[in-house]
Amino acid sequence: MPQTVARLLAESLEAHDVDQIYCVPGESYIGLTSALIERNSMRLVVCRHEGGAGFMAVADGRLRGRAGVAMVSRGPGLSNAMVSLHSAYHDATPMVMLVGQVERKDFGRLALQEQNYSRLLSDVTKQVIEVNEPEQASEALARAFHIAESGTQGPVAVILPEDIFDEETDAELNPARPRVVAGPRAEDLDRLADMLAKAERPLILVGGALLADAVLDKSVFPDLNRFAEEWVVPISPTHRRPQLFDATHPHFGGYMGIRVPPALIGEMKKADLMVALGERMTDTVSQSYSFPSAPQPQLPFVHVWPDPNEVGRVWRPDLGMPCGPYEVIKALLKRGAPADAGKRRGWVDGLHAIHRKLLAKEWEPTDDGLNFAAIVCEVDKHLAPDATVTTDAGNFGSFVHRYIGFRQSQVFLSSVVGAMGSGMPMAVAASLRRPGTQVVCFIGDGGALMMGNEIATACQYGGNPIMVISDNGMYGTIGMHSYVRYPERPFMEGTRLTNPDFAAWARSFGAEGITIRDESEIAEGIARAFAVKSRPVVVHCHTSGIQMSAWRRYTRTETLP
Ligand SMILES: Cc1ncc(C[n+]2csc(CCOP(=O)(O)OP(=O)(O)O)c2C)c(N)n1
Repeated sequence: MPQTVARLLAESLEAHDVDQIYCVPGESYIGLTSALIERNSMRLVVCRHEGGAGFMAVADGRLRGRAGVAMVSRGPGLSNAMVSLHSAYHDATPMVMLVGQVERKDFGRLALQEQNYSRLLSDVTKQVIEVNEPEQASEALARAFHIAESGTQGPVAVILPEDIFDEETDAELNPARPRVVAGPRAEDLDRLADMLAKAERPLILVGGALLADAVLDKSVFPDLNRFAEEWVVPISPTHRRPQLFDATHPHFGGYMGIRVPPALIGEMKKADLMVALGERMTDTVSQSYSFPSAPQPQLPFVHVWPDPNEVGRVWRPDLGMPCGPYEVIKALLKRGAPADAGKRRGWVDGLHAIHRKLLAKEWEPTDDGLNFAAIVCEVDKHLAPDATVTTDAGNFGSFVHRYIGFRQSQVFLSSVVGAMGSGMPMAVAASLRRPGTQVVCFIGDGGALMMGNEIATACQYGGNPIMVISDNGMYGTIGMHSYVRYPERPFMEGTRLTNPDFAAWARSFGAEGITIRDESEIAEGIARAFAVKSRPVVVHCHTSGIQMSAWRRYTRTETLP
């Protein structure tokens, strides 16, 4: 029976298990909106900024292991959403973005808000699919989900002209395509097992593709732990993937984040083998292409990533395995550890000891505002085993990574590529997706006013994230870089911010607002925040400008206000 393209698309979204779509409405896709409302099978979350809607879809993609879906209008709407596409593309996060387009008869005339999406989005999406034939609408959607979720996962944009929705079509619904996962080749596995058996000081990095596996399969974490213990190897989660391994597990070999502290990286560099399991590898993980050095690693390097285009793209691995990382772990477990794996006990213990020392909850007070370390450590005391933590981009995040010992049962969400504005929308999405659990967003005063207005979306849909703002009165990260690179030049004016009373700002949305100015107010303030539960909370923390990160202080304090 013929039906409209809009109805067919709504059915197709359902067939892909979509139950929630983040959007900012637009006239260019109103036909699809009304079909979705008529069908009433999925929640439309109406957001305040397309970047916010996009980041919520990114978070949804990570939380469910399926592409999250955002729907935005043409031109200005899509332009606002681009930051989330950029982030999802770099972070290899599955996402489908539905984008309205001008009517087909007007293509190429520079009609109102017309853009050429194939050109515009070519470097921020895996693919742009323009749907100009009603018969192909459902097939296009199935293709979009498949591309977003397979190989190197990422965002796909589906472009839908305004006049296509009410057209009728006989086309059948195109069901979801099966998930495809490549396994390791037997000879590669032999080599890996041999390299691992011979290594005395191996480093095992675990990254985003393994996390994606873990969301879909509950046995990933137990098997990863068993692999660490039986093969006696240290496990290092990579940049912004800290929950891949329990921080207190004796095989935690140190967090391979951005700028690993000297004590740890010095020891890590004694490794005689590096295996990247499900980590694409970037400059952040590799300490600016120095470990492993690019393009020729200074130590034997094995790269496991589910896409042959990535394995060997920047680094020349000794062994490249373009397959699913969990497939490799399962295969190694089946094979069994070498009899003398215990020879690596000292190496594992040594790395772990350095990591535990770095994790110690020690900090010095500051007299120009709170040391954010004190806030983060207090929050950590309240975090439940199933809590979600999100961070925006900025130096305040270094305290989170230094002082919170994440667990595999917790969820951590952030823009791996470091897009400001991501933290709060991700927290809103987590709060809607995981009702009844704690969700905490750490954010700077810069990020808070970039996309923090999505707190309105949380209020509207019953989310209750806690937004912990580090207000140091500046874009601190940039101030720090400026100070480090050009110490003789003034820098404050280029980074200084005049802020609102964030607690009053929160209350104006209907959220709870709490202010913390002094260390003596921390315990009570944070306890109050966790007690609220029924609505979002903002904790406005007046933090130090001198303590610029968890690892650095200014020494030339005379340039600060
Ligand atoms: C969308 C976006 N714009 C700009 C930047 C560059 N940037 C990185 S961190 C930062 C400052 C963040 O300031 P704030 O949120 O106050 O946190 P702080 O660094 O002070 O802790 C800026 C501007 C970015 N990463 N993303």
